[in-house]
Amino acid sequence: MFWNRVMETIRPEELADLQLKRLKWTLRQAQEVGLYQRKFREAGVSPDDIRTLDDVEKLPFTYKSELRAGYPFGLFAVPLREIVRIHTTSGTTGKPTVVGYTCNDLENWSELIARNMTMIGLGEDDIFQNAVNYGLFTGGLGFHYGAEKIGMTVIPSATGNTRRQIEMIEDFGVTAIHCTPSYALHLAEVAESMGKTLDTLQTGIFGAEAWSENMRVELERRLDLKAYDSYGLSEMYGPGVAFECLERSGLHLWHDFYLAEIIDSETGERLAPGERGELVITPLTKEALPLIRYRTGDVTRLIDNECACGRGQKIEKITGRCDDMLVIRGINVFPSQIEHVLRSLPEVGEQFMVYVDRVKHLDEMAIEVEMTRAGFSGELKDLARIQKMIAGELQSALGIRTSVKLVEPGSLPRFEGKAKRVVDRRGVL
Ligand code: DLL
Repeated sequence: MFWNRVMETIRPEELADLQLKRLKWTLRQAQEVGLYQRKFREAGVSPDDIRTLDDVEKLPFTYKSELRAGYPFGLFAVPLREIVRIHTTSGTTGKPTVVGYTCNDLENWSELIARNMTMIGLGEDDIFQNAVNYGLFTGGLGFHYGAEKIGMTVIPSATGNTRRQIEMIEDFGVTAIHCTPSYALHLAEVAESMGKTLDTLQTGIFGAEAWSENMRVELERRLDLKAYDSYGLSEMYGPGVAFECLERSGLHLWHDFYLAEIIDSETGERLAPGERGELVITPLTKEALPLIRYRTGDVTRLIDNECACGRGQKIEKITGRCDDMLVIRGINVFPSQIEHVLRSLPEVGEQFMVYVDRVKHLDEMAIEVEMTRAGFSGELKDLARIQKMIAGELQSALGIRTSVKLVEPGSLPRFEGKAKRVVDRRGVL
Protein backbone atom coordinates (compact mmCIF):
# COMPACT_ATOMS: atom_id res chain seq x y z
CA MET A 1 0.00 0.00 0.00
CA PHE A 2 1.11 3.52 -0.79
CA TRP A 3 0.57 6.82 0.96
CA ASN A 4 1.95 8.79 -2.00
CA ARG A 5 2.18 6.39 -4.93
CA VAL A 6 3.32 9.06 -7.40
CA MET A 7 6.41 10.00 -5.38
CA GLU A 8 7.16 6.57 -3.97
CA THR A 9 7.32 4.97 -7.44
CA ILE A 10 8.54 7.96 -9.45
CA ARG A 11 10.54 6.97 -12.57
CA PRO A 12 14.33 7.44 -12.31
CA GLU A 13 14.54 10.20 -14.95
CA GLU A 14 11.76 12.20 -13.36
CA LEU A 15 13.29 11.65 -9.95
CA ALA A 16 16.66 12.98 -11.11
CA ASP A 17 14.98 16.16 -12.43
CA LEU A 18 13.12 16.63 -9.17
CA GLN A 19 16.20 16.00 -7.05
CA LEU A 20 18.23 18.51 -9.04
CA LYS A 21 15.51 21.13 -8.81
CA ARG A 22 15.25 20.60 -5.06
CA LEU A 23 19.01 20.54 -4.60
CA LYS A 24 19.25 23.96 -6.23
CA TRP A 25 16.48 25.24 -3.99
CA THR A 26 18.31 23.85 -0.93
CA LEU A 27 21.52 25.60 -1.96
CA ARG A 28 19.68 28.91 -2.16
CA GLN A 29 18.23 28.21 1.24
CA ALA A 30 21.70 27.36 2.61
CA GLN A 31 23.04 30.67 1.35
CA GLU A 32 20.91 32.37 3.97
CA VAL A 33 23.19 30.79 6.59
CA GLY A 34 26.52 32.40 7.53
CA LEU A 35 28.23 29.02 7.86
CA TYR A 36 27.42 28.09 4.25
CA GLN A 37 28.31 31.51 2.84
CA ARG A 38 31.73 30.96 4.36
CA LYS A 39 32.02 27.28 3.39
CA PHE A 40 31.06 27.90 -0.24
CA ARG A 41 33.51 30.79 -0.44
CA GLU A 42 36.33 28.71 1.05
CA ALA A 43 35.59 25.79 -1.28
CA GLY A 44 35.44 28.16 -4.24
CA VAL A 45 32.01 26.96 -5.32
CA SER A 46 28.85 28.82 -5.95
CA PRO A 47 25.40 27.25 -6.09
CA ASP A 48 25.35 28.21 -9.79
CA ASP A 49 28.14 25.65 -10.41
CA ILE A 50 25.71 22.84 -9.63
CA ARG A 51 24.22 21.79 -12.95
CA THR A 52 23.89 18.03 -12.53
CA LEU A 53 23.33 15.79 -9.53
CA ASP A 54 26.92 14.58 -9.72
CA ASP A 55 28.10 18.15 -9.19
CA VAL A 56 27.10 17.72 -5.57
CA GLU A 57 30.58 16.27 -5.12
CA LYS A 58 31.98 19.77 -5.58
CA LEU A 59 30.22 20.91 -2.43
CA PRO A 60 31.80 20.79 1.03
CA PHE A 61 30.65 18.36 3.71
CA THR A 62 28.84 19.48 6.85
CA TYR A 63 29.91 17.99 10.19
CA LYS A 64 28.06 17.55 13.44
CA SER A 65 30.71 19.68 15.15
CA GLU A 66 29.65 22.62 12.93
CA LEU A 67 26.07 22.22 14.05
CA ARG A 68 27.21 22.24 17.65
CA ALA A 69 29.34 25.32 17.07
CA GLY A 70 26.26 27.11 15.76
CA TYR A 71 24.42 26.52 19.04
CA PRO A 72 21.66 27.40 19.51
CA PHE A 73 20.12 29.01 16.40
CA GLY A 74 23.13 29.95 14.28
CA LEU A 75 22.34 27.60 11.40
CA PHE A 76 18.71 28.50 10.89
CA ALA A 77 17.92 29.81 7.43
CA VAL A 78 14.66 31.48 8.43
CA PRO A 79 13.83 34.06 11.12
CA LEU A 80 12.96 32.59 14.50
CA ARG A 81 9.35 33.74 14.15
CA GLU A 82 8.93 31.18 11.34
CA ILE A 83 10.23 28.33 13.54
CA VAL A 84 7.32 26.53 15.17
CA ARG A 85 9.16 23.66 16.90
CA ILE A 86 12.57 22.86 18.34
CA HIS A 87 14.08 19.43 18.98
CA THR A 88 17.59 18.64 20.15
CA THR A 89 19.83 15.61 20.16
CA SER A 90 20.88 14.29 23.51
CA GLY A 91 24.46 15.59 23.22
CA THR A 92 26.47 13.26 25.42
CA THR A 93 29.52 15.48 25.00
CA GLY A 94 29.23 19.27 24.92
CA LYS A 95 26.20 21.21 23.76
CA PRO A 96 23.33 19.41 22.08
CA THR A 97 22.50 19.92 18.42
CA VAL A 98 19.44 22.10 17.94
CA VAL A 99 17.01 21.40 15.12
CA GLY A 100 14.30 23.87 14.13
CA TYR A 101 11.16 23.24 12.07
CA THR A 102 8.90 25.53 10.05
CA CYS A 103 5.25 24.60 9.47
CA ASN A 104 6.22 23.12 6.09
CA ASP A 105 9.03 21.12 7.68
CA LEU A 106 6.58 19.56 10.12
CA GLU A 107 4.15 18.84 7.29
CA ASN A 108 6.89 17.09 5.29
CA TRP A 109 8.01 15.10 8.30
CA SER A 110 4.50 13.78 8.93
CA GLU A 111 4.22 12.85 5.25
CA LEU A 112 7.36 10.71 5.59
CA ILE A 113 6.11 8.91 8.67
CA ALA A 114 2.73 8.41 7.01
CA ARG A 115 4.50 6.76 4.07
CA ASN A 116 6.48 4.49 6.41
CA MET A 117 3.45 3.26 8.25
CA THR A 118 1.25 2.84 5.16
CA MET A 119 4.04 0.94 3.39
CA ILE A 120 3.82 -1.86 5.97
CA GLY A 121 0.04 -2.03 5.85
CA LEU A 122 -0.85 0.08 8.88
CA GLY A 123 -3.84 2.41 8.84
CA GLU A 124 -7.10 3.51 10.42
CA ASP A 125 -7.84 0.12 11.92
CA ASP A 126 -4.63 0.03 13.94
CA ILE A 127 -4.08 0.89 17.56
CA PHE A 128 -0.60 2.27 17.90
CA GLN A 129 1.44 2.49 21.09
CA ASN A 130 4.27 4.99 20.75
CA ALA A 131 6.63 3.76 23.45
CA VAL A 132 9.53 6.16 22.91
CA ASN A 133 10.58 9.26 24.76
CA TYR A 134 8.26 12.22 24.07
CA GLY A 135 9.96 15.56 24.25
CA LEU A 136 13.16 16.78 22.69
CA PHE A 137 13.84 13.32 21.20
CA THR A 138 12.37 13.24 17.69
CA GLY A 139 10.99 9.70 17.91
CA GLY A 140 7.97 10.66 20.05
CA LEU A 141 6.29 13.59 18.34
CA GLY A 142 7.64 12.56 14.94
CA PHE A 143 5.82 9.24 14.90
CA HIS A 144 2.86 10.67 16.78
CA TYR A 145 1.81 13.14 14.11
CA GLY A 146 2.54 10.77 11.24
CA ALA A 147 0.40 8.07 12.84
CA GLU A 148 -2.46 10.51 13.43
CA LYS A 149 -2.20 11.68 9.84
CA ILE A 150 -3.09 8.21 8.57
CA GLY A 151 -5.87 7.87 11.12
CA MET A 152 -4.36 5.35 13.51
CA THR A 153 -5.53 5.38 17.12
CA VAL A 154 -2.44 6.69 18.86
CA ILE A 155 -1.49 5.93 22.44
CA PRO A 156 1.31 8.31 23.47
CA SER A 157 2.57 5.98 26.19
CA ALA A 158 6.18 7.25 26.05
CA THR A 159 8.75 5.13 27.93
CA GLY A 160 8.91 3.85 31.47
CA ASN A 161 6.57 1.97 33.78
CA THR A 162 6.93 -1.16 31.72
CA ARG A 163 4.27 -3.18 33.52
CA ARG A 164 1.73 -0.43 32.82
CA GLN A 165 2.83 -0.41 29.16
CA ILE A 166 2.09 -4.11 28.99
CA GLU A 167 -1.30 -3.71 30.57
CA MET A 168 -2.10 -1.01 28.03
CA ILE A 169 -1.17 -3.27 25.13
CA GLU A 170 -3.54 -5.87 26.49
CA ASP A 171 -6.40 -3.58 27.61
CA PHE A 172 -6.42 -1.36 24.51
CA GLY A 173 -5.80 -4.19 22.06
CA VAL A 174 -2.67 -2.56 20.66
CA THR A 175 -1.80 -3.87 17.17
CA ALA A 176 1.41 -1.92 16.47
CA ILE A 177 4.17 -0.67 18.75
CA HIS A 178 7.09 1.68 18.21
CA CYS A 179 10.15 1.67 20.47
CA THR A 180 13.87 1.05 20.44
CA PRO A 181 14.83 -2.61 19.90
CA SER A 182 16.45 -2.56 23.35
CA TYR A 183 13.21 -1.49 24.97
CA ALA A 184 11.26 -4.07 22.95
CA LEU A 185 13.46 -6.77 24.42
CA HIS A 186 12.80 -5.46 27.91
CA LEU A 187 9.06 -5.36 27.20
CA ALA A 188 9.23 -9.00 26.12
CA GLU A 189 11.09 -9.94 29.29
CA VAL A 190 8.61 -8.18 31.57
CA ALA A 191 5.57 -9.49 29.64
CA GLU A 192 6.89 -13.03 30.06
CA SER A 193 7.41 -12.50 33.78
CA MET A 194 3.80 -11.29 34.03
CA GLY A 195 2.59 -14.32 32.06
CA LYS A 196 1.19 -12.09 29.27
CA THR A 197 1.25 -13.19 25.64
CA LEU A 198 0.17 -9.86 24.06
CA ASP A 199 -1.88 -11.57 21.38
CA THR A 200 -3.13 -8.43 19.63
CA LEU A 201 0.35 -7.17 18.75
CA GLN A 202 1.18 -7.74 15.08
CA THR A 203 3.69 -5.09 14.10
CA GLY A 204 6.82 -3.75 15.77
CA ILE A 205 8.58 -0.65 14.47
CA PHE A 206 12.07 -0.54 15.89
CA GLY A 207 14.79 2.04 15.37
CA ALA A 208 16.98 4.81 16.75
CA GLU A 209 19.89 2.38 17.29
CA ALA A 210 21.65 -0.38 15.42
CA TRP A 211 20.19 -3.87 15.83
CA SER A 212 21.13 -7.15 14.25
CA GLU A 213 19.16 -9.69 12.19
CA ASN A 214 19.35 -12.13 15.09
CA MET A 215 17.82 -9.50 17.34
CA ARG A 216 14.95 -9.35 14.84
CA VAL A 217 14.53 -13.12 15.05
CA GLU A 218 14.48 -12.96 18.83
CA LEU A 219 12.02 -10.06 19.05
CA GLU A 220 9.68 -11.65 16.51
CA ARG A 221 9.70 -14.93 18.39
CA ARG A 222 9.20 -13.48 21.84
CA LEU A 223 6.65 -10.80 20.98
CA ASP A 224 5.05 -12.80 18.15
CA LEU A 225 4.99 -9.88 15.71
CA LYS A 226 6.65 -8.72 12.50
CA ALA A 227 9.54 -6.35 13.16
CA TYR A 228 10.47 -3.46 10.83
CA ASP A 229 13.57 -1.30 10.91
CA SER A 230 13.20 2.48 11.01
CA TYR A 231 16.13 4.82 10.43
CA GLY A 232 16.48 8.53 10.91
CA LEU A 233 18.39 11.27 12.66
CA SER A 234 17.38 14.53 14.29
CA GLU A 235 19.37 16.63 11.84
CA MET A 236 17.06 15.36 9.02
CA TYR A 237 13.77 16.00 10.95
CA GLY A 238 14.17 12.72 12.91
CA PRO A 239 12.77 9.26 12.05
CA GLY A 240 11.45 9.03 8.49
CA VAL A 241 14.70 8.96 6.50
CA ALA A 242 14.55 5.28 5.56
CA PHE A 243 12.23 2.42 6.43
CA GLU A 244 11.72 -1.23 5.58
CA CYS A 245 8.87 -2.31 3.32
CA LEU A 246 7.09 -5.66 3.59
CA GLU A 247 10.02 -7.34 1.77
CA ARG A 248 12.40 -6.37 4.59
CA SER A 249 15.48 -6.54 2.42
CA GLY A 250 16.86 -3.08 3.00
CA LEU A 251 15.32 0.25 3.97
CA HIS A 252 13.78 2.56 1.36
CA LEU A 253 15.42 5.94 1.62
CA TRP A 254 12.87 8.60 0.66
CA HIS A 255 14.48 9.68 -2.57
CA ASP A 256 12.42 12.83 -3.18
CA PHE A 257 13.41 14.23 0.24
CA TYR A 258 17.00 13.05 0.61
CA LEU A 259 19.99 12.75 -1.69
CA ALA A 260 22.25 9.95 -0.45
CA GLU A 261 25.93 9.29 -1.09
CA ILE A 262 28.30 6.70 0.36
CA ILE A 263 31.85 7.82 1.07
CA ASP A 264 35.05 6.49 2.55
CA SER A 265 34.94 8.16 5.95
CA GLU A 266 38.72 8.50 6.07
CA THR A 267 39.37 10.03 2.67
CA GLY A 268 35.98 11.60 1.96
CA GLU A 269 36.02 9.98 -1.54
CA ARG A 270 32.76 8.76 -2.95
CA LEU A 271 32.67 4.95 -3.10
CA ALA A 272 31.62 2.79 -6.03
CA PRO A 273 27.95 1.74 -6.16
CA GLY A 274 27.22 -1.03 -3.66
CA GLU A 275 30.30 -0.45 -1.51
CA ARG A 276 29.89 -0.06 2.21
CA GLY A 277 30.91 3.21 3.86
CA GLU A 278 29.64 6.33 5.59
CA LEU A 279 26.22 7.62 4.59
CA VAL A 280 26.19 11.29 3.60
CA ILE A 281 22.82 12.94 3.17
CA THR A 282 21.72 16.20 1.59
CA PRO A 283 18.11 16.84 2.59
CA LEU A 284 16.22 18.41 -0.31
CA THR A 285 13.25 20.16 1.28
CA LYS A 286 14.32 21.57 4.62
CA GLU A 287 13.42 25.20 5.20
CA ALA A 288 14.62 25.88 8.73
CA LEU A 289 17.85 23.87 8.80
CA PRO A 290 19.15 23.19 5.30
CA LEU A 291 22.20 20.94 5.33
CA ILE A 292 24.66 20.19 2.57
CA ARG A 293 26.33 16.77 2.39
CA TYR A 294 25.79 16.01 6.06
CA ARG A 295 28.17 13.38 7.48
CA THR A 296 25.80 11.05 9.33
CA GLY A 297 28.60 8.85 10.72
CA ASP A 298 26.39 5.82 9.94
CA VAL A 299 27.77 2.84 8.05
CA THR A 300 25.73 1.25 5.27
CA ARG A 301 25.63 0.74 1.48
CA LEU A 302 23.20 1.66 -1.26
CA ILE A 303 21.08 -1.11 -2.78
CA ASP A 304 19.88 -0.21 -6.23
CA ASN A 305 18.22 -3.41 -7.45
CA GLU A 306 14.49 -3.35 -7.99
CA CYS A 307 12.31 -4.05 -5.00
CA ALA A 308 9.21 -6.18 -5.37
CA CYS A 309 7.20 -3.40 -3.70
CA GLY A 310 7.84 -1.05 -6.63
CA ARG A 311 9.68 1.64 -4.68
CA GLY A 312 13.17 2.94 -5.40
CA GLN A 313 16.49 3.26 -3.69
CA LYS A 314 17.28 1.32 -0.55
CA ILE A 315 20.04 1.28 2.03
CA GLU A 316 21.24 -1.81 3.84
CA LYS A 317 20.43 -2.12 7.55
CA ILE A 318 22.86 0.22 9.36
CA THR A 319 25.82 -1.71 10.80
CA GLY A 320 26.66 1.00 13.32
CA ARG A 321 28.33 4.36 13.54
CA CYS A 322 31.86 4.98 12.29
CA ASP A 323 32.66 6.26 15.77
CA ASP A 324 31.09 3.19 17.47
CA MET A 325 33.40 0.91 15.59
CA LEU A 326 35.90 -0.60 17.98
CA VAL A 327 39.37 -1.25 16.71
CA ILE A 328 40.69 -4.12 18.79
CA ARG A 329 44.27 -5.03 18.04
CA GLY A 330 43.76 -3.68 14.53
CA ILE A 331 40.53 -5.55 13.86
CA ASN A 332 37.32 -3.60 13.28
CA VAL A 333 34.36 -4.70 15.36
CA PHE A 334 30.89 -3.17 15.53
CA PRO A 335 28.83 -3.79 18.68
CA SER A 336 26.01 -5.01 16.39
CA GLN A 337 28.26 -7.88 15.22
CA ILE A 338 28.77 -8.96 18.82
CA GLU A 339 25.04 -8.79 19.36
CA HIS A 340 24.42 -10.86 16.23
CA VAL A 341 26.65 -13.68 17.53
CA LEU A 342 25.30 -13.65 21.08
CA ARG A 343 21.65 -13.65 20.01
CA SER A 344 22.17 -16.80 17.98
CA LEU A 345 23.12 -18.77 21.11
CA PRO A 346 20.23 -20.23 23.12
CA GLU A 347 22.35 -20.31 26.30
CA VAL A 348 22.65 -16.53 26.27
CA GLY A 349 20.03 -14.51 28.12
CA GLU A 350 18.81 -10.93 27.68
CA GLN A 351 21.72 -8.56 27.97
CA PHE A 352 25.42 -8.13 27.52
CA MET A 353 28.03 -5.46 28.19
CA VAL A 354 31.33 -4.99 26.39
CA TYR A 355 34.41 -3.57 28.12
CA VAL A 356 37.55 -2.61 26.27
CA ASP A 357 40.80 -2.00 28.13
CA ARG A 358 44.43 -1.57 27.26
CA VAL A 359 46.54 -3.96 29.27
CA LYS A 360 50.32 -3.70 28.80
CA HIS A 361 49.84 -1.87 25.49
CA LEU A 362 47.44 -4.51 24.21
CA ASP A 363 43.73 -4.11 23.63
CA GLU A 364 41.62 -6.54 25.62
CA MET A 365 37.93 -7.05 25.14
CA ALA A 366 35.85 -8.55 27.93
CA ILE A 367 32.17 -9.31 27.60
CA GLU A 368 29.73 -9.86 30.42
CA VAL A 369 26.93 -12.07 29.23
CA GLU A 370 23.70 -12.71 31.06
CA MET A 371 22.65 -16.33 31.03
CA THR A 372 19.18 -17.77 30.82
CA ARG A 373 17.58 -18.70 34.14
CA ALA A 374 17.83 -22.41 33.29
CA GLY A 375 21.48 -22.15 32.25
CA PHE A 376 22.46 -20.23 35.36
CA SER A 377 21.16 -22.83 37.76
CA GLY A 378 23.08 -25.59 35.95
CA GLU A 379 26.25 -27.25 37.17
CA LEU A 380 29.56 -25.42 37.41
CA LYS A 381 31.23 -27.56 34.77
CA ASP A 382 28.42 -26.67 32.36
CA LEU A 383 29.05 -23.00 32.98
CA ALA A 384 32.72 -23.42 32.12
CA ARG A 385 31.76 -25.22 28.90
CA ILE A 386 29.26 -22.50 27.92
CA GLN A 387 31.77 -19.78 28.65
CA LYS A 388 34.31 -21.45 26.37
CA MET A 389 31.73 -22.04 23.67
CA ILE A 390 30.66 -18.35 23.63
CA ALA A 391 34.28 -17.16 23.45
CA GLY A 392 34.85 -19.63 20.59
CA GLU A 393 31.82 -18.38 18.63
CA LEU A 394 32.91 -14.78 19.06
CA GLN A 395 36.43 -15.61 17.99
CA SER A 396 35.34 -17.37 14.83
CA ALA A 397 32.88 -14.63 13.84
CA LEU A 398 34.96 -11.57 14.75
CA GLY A 399 38.49 -12.88 14.52
CA ILE A 400 39.46 -11.68 17.99
CA ARG A 401 39.94 -13.29 21.34
CA THR A 402 37.58 -12.09 24.06
CA SER A 403 37.21 -13.03 27.67
CA VAL A 404 33.67 -13.97 28.53
CA LYS A 405 32.15 -13.69 31.97
CA LEU A 406 28.77 -15.25 32.62
CA VAL A 407 26.51 -13.27 34.91
CA GLU A 408 23.18 -13.83 36.58
CA PRO A 409 19.99 -13.12 34.61
CA GLY A 410 18.67 -9.64 35.41
CA SER A 411 22.01 -8.29 36.68
CA LEU A 412 22.99 -6.03 33.75
CA PRO A 413 21.32 -2.69 32.92
CA ARG A 414 18.07 -2.48 30.91
CA PHE A 415 17.35 0.41 28.53
CA GLU A 416 14.19 2.37 27.81
CA GLY A 417 15.71 4.31 24.94
CA LYS A 418 18.96 3.74 23.13
CA ALA A 419 21.15 1.07 24.70
CA LYS A 420 24.72 1.76 25.85
CA ARG A 421 26.45 -1.61 25.78
CA VAL A 422 30.07 -0.63 25.24
CA VAL A 423 32.47 0.83 27.80
CA ASP A 424 35.77 1.70 26.18
CA ARG A 425 38.25 2.40 28.95
CA ARG A 426 41.30 2.78 26.76
CA GLY A 427 42.78 6.20 27.22
CA VAL A 428 40.89 6.70 30.46
CA LEU A 429 43.06 6.71 33.56
O1 DLL B 1 17.31 8.31 16.75
C1 DLL B 1 15.69 9.36 15.29
C2 DLL B 1 14.86 8.14 15.31
C3 DLL B 1 13.83 8.01 16.24
C4 DLL B 1 15.07 7.12 14.39
C5 DLL B 1 13.05 6.89 16.24
C6 DLL B 1 14.27 5.98 14.38
C7 DLL B 1 13.27 5.88 15.32
P1 DLL B 1 18.97 10.78 16.91
O2 DLL B 1 18.69 10.67 18.35
O3 DLL B 1 19.46 12.08 16.36
O4 DLL B 1 17.68 10.45 16.08
O5 DLL B 1 20.02 9.65 16.55
C8 DLL B 1 20.38 9.41 15.23
O6 DLL B 1 20.78 7.07 15.72
O7 DLL B 1 22.69 8.73 13.20
C9 DLL B 1 22.14 6.45 13.92
O8 DLL B 1 23.47 6.39 14.39
C10 DLL B 1 21.21 5.93 14.98
N1 DLL B 1 20.05 5.27 14.37
C11 DLL B 1 18.82 5.76 14.19
N2 DLL B 1 18.02 4.82 13.62
C12 DLL B 1 18.77 3.72 13.42
C13 DLL B 1 18.56 2.42 12.87
C14 DLL B 1 16.96 9.29 16.13
N3 DLL B 1 17.37 2.02 12.43
C15 DLL B 1 21.35 8.26 15.16
N4 DLL B 1 19.60 1.56 12.80
C16 DLL B 1 21.70 7.89 13.74
C17 DLL B 1 20.83 1.93 13.25
C18 DLL B 1 20.09 4.02 13.89
N5 DLL B 1 21.10 3.11 13.80
